Amino acid sequence: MSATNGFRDDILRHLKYSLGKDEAHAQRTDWRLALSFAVRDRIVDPWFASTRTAYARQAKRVYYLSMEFLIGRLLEDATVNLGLMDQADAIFDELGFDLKDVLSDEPDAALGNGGLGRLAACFLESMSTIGCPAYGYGIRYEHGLFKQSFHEGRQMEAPEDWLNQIHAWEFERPESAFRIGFGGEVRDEHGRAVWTPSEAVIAEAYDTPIIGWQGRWANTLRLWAAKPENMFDLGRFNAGDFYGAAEAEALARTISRVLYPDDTTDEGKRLRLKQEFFFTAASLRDILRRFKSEYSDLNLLPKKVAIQLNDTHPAIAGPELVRLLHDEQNLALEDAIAIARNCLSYTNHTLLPEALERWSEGLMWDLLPRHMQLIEAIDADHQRSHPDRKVAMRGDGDVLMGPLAFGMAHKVNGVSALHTDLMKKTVFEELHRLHPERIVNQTNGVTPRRWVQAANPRLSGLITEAIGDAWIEDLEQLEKLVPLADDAAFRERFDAAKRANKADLAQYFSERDMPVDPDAMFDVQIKRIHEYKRQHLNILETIALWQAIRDDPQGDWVPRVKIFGGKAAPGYFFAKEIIHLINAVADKINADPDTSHLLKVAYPANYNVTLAERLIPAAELSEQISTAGKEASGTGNMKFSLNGALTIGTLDGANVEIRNLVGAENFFLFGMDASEVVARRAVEGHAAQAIEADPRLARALDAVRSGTFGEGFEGIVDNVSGHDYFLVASDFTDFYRAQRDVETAYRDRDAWIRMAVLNTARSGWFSSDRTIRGYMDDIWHARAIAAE
Ligand code: 26Y
Repeated sequence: MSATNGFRDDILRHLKYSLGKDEAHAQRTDWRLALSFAVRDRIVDPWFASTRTAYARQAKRVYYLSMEFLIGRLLEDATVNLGLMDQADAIFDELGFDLKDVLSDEPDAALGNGGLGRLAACFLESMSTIGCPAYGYGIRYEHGLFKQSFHEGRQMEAPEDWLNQIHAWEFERPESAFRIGFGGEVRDEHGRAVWTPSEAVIAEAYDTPIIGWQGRWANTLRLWAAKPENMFDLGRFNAGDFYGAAEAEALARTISRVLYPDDTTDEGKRLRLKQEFFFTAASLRDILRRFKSEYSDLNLLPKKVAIQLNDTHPAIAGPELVRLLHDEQNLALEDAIAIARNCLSYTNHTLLPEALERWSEGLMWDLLPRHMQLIEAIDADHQRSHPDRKVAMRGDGDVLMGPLAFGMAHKVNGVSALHTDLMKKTVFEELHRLHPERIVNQTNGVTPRRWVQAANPRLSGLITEAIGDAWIEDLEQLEKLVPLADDAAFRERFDAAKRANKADLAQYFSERDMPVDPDAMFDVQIKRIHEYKRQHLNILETIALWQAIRDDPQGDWVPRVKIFGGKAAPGYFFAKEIIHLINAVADKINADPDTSHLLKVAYPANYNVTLAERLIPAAELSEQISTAGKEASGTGNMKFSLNGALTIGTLDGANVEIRNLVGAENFFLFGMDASEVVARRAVEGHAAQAIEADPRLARALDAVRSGTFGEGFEGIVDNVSGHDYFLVASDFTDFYRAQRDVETAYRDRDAWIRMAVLNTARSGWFSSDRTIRGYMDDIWHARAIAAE
């Protein structure tokens, strides 16, 4: 009782004095906010202590620049990391509320699209847990990723509005604001370039503290909001032009209005380039201001400042830092370039040609004329040192952001071993030859605090009982579970945890009109909808399985629930067709009285971080079935394996490393590898051949074409049986075979659980703590410190 008293008092005090609510009338949201403020109070002291210590030690700081931070809900994370979960549980029990219910009231902050944004969020948490002095820098989007719903099976998009309510975690910093200009002209004044922008907005900082495990250290996520220079045109208002009076404000705010809902297709929009420059320029000015408050010698910059570019989205940081150092701080151009390069490093997250950013030189001259001059100078400088080079930083009238980021970084990293290897052999082949030391690998990871400890309390409780709780910050200790895979009592408890998670999920589905059998195998594919991720391969296999069951309803089938989750970019037509097909197949087969006890498809709408936290602990089979060579890493694959799901997957991204660690015998491999994919594509008529050779595939495609699931799916059938760039047809037969192997394995429940335990036990390497330590050692040369 006494242990919870102070905390309880704080919650009640915030309810009354911060929110102005009477206990008798408080709603769930009021309680959630009161709890958030009470938890936040407990973050502030460690946060200040961390900042003070970093100054006192003159520590090197890491700056993580990212267009996306897919942080999800923050309250549970913070409560878990501060060790306050049990107290909060007890307090709300007494107050007559279910803590889970209170926690689930928080909106899911979706300031990102998918893997790249979620990785940034895991990294922030790991940097705080480790005690690496760091800032995340990004954009405070008013609207995050759109909300998805289904209408007649098709994706509908509605704006997301997380800021429509009190946001408990951020602190507005009106005193930390910078003027960011665009356009205008560059004049030469006594040999110095002077850029006079034609328009400008104000970038204002909002800080969110990110607390690490056990509250020992906290870093800051600083997000920039765009505000107008002059709020309001009183003259126009007084003249009766009420809309016109507010125009400048609306235009300025547009910059941080909405997250681009793109995943790997470059829309080439002027506003996006403005967003990129806006947050990059504000962040660099903030970084230089902080540096100059401590040091006067700019040559020290690379010793004290490491700036990581999360993909090319902030790649304008190269020219902008050169501009600040050369034009504004008067360093020689060569020195400015060298210093900037020694501060900057770049992570590549994709090799898909359509996702590699490029901006037309015309647009660049128009919006960023001084930067365009500097890009020419940087490019020429590179050309001088490598006269025989073929790849430039510009091509076909565009600025190529990949080569620019590469050229301005001292290290460039891939996100899995395979992806790093392919970077060297494909997109960056020549640059790698010119700079063989530059490309390094840092395989992605995920934070175990959120993805195991918080999301899967049953499993984490069991693990902690078995091996103590040190695994939470030293995940490779999960290895200690290996011998327990052979312990029948432990297996039984592991199984019980999984079954209880499945029962929870089945309950959740049934409350949403999707009744499923909790004893069926839960087979899950959750990620953005994209051709290369091949959700259509999965749904074609589902159709073939359904047809096989219908042929032999009395056969010895393993009941299965096929679970899908994911959004398509609103402009990505084919991905939206795939969504429509999955929903159409679900409608048909879920209603089939002969098979629905054996096979169901569940596709809950609006997949997000919160839904992932619910699905992953309940999953038994993890679908990682991308065309080999296309998925840079994947991070969902790691979360599943850690939570005791087995993977069916191709040799792509980090699947390769997962399989090596958990053991080939505990992983269902299928399909062509990356080099076979390239060879297969060169075979004339590869899709037709594959269909001809596999009657199951032919029959499944026929069903789709002939309207079994409704009209309008010719596009998918034509694609798979025609051009089939992602080789769905060619990988189908082996995928179907591997799925049957999965069923054989699943029938031996005990053996399956043993494999599941081994997946958890051997996945500890996929902690983002390990990844961050890799960046600190090999790229940032930064050291962890303890707050004093
Ligand atoms: C250019 C712009 C429209 C754009 C916006 C977002 C381009 C790409 C993206 C997002 C890319 C992304 O999320 N990539 C994923 O990064 C993960 C973290 O490294 C990888 O695990 C995953 O394989 C990769 O697809």
